[in-house]
Amino acid sequence: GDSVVTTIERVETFILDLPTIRQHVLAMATMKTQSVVLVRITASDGVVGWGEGTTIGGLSYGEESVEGMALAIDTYMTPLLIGLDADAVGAAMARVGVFVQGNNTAKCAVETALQDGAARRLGVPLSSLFGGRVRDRMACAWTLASGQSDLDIAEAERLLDARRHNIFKLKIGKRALADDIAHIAAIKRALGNRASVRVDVNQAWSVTEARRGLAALADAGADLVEQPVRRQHLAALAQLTRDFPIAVMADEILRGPEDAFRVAAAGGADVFSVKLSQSGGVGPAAKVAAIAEAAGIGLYGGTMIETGVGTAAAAQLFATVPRLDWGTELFGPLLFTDELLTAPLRYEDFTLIVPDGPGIGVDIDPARLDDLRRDRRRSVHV
Ligand code: MUC
Ligand code: MG
Repeated sequence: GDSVVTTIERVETFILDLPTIRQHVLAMATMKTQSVVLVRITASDGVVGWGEGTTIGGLSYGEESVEGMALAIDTYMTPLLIGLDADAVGAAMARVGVFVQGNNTAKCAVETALQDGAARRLGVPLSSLFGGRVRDRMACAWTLASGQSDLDIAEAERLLDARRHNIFKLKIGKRALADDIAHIAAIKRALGNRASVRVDVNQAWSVTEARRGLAALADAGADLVEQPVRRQHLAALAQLTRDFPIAVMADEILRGPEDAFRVAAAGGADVFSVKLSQSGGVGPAAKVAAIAEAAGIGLYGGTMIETGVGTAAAAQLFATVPRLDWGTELFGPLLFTDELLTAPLRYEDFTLIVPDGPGIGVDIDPARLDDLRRDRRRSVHV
């Protein structure tokens, strides 16, 4: 009859390896391939939802790897999920939370797949389950990380000409401070007021380096610095936020709503980079955003360089937050040589267009999925 509950029938994981269009040099890793976990959840009514769990550089960015995430999902989460109400996403994730600590990125993949399925069942975009949209496009930064200033400047000029990006995030912290500052100053000099230049240190600086670095970054014309010190050093992050005019953004320190509250209460940042992966899914990321909003902290839609699946899910959420003053960096799919979706996400006029189909609003091309699956490849390259 009508009251029969739709249940979770099947949970599948896929590890994909996606070559990047150029090397991507970060403080802790140089990427030539991005590896991701996709989760496909099939419900008893046949509706399928997709989610993504992605990290950067194996275990160099965080404590989860794609291999570990697939194992955590297959071995520990899937048995908890089978037979549960497919529409009761909060209840399902609460059950997972009782038996699985941490593992936020793996939880994100599962939670997103459940949210996608629930929204598809209703025939609405996922943004409709989070209060509806206040925008249908959003500013989208690009990361310049070729490792060379001249190549980065040429890349930025091309992207400005194409009207694709006018916000550039520079990855620093690998070289000596003076070299990094010279690199940033050269890029800002070349781009002038045509672009916002921001930097991500990925926790690489000591507090002493950060003090010198933030002063020099402000002088060089950078607008924002992301996670200059280690995630454990909240007091230092708060001190830097107070002491320097440049905006300080929290990234690695934020792993869900409890961290968001702790950082907000300590005055630990001017801006939050909200990431679905680090937060544990779309719902937890919405709570992180709500805490920022209540605390008067600026919002930025962060990425872990996801495929179109995780990117679209993030766009659905960031379409609903009233103020997104710092835009987003949802460029992930543009860094890959291969397209996974049947129709690529659209980037126009310096913005990402929020897809408006049901659920996350994008669909995976099954042939491309097969091509990119690690278990279907002859050689593994990580
Ligand atoms: C990070 O730390 O923010 C996002 C963009 C990018 O290039 O790297 C990331 C991860
Ligand atoms: Mg970052």
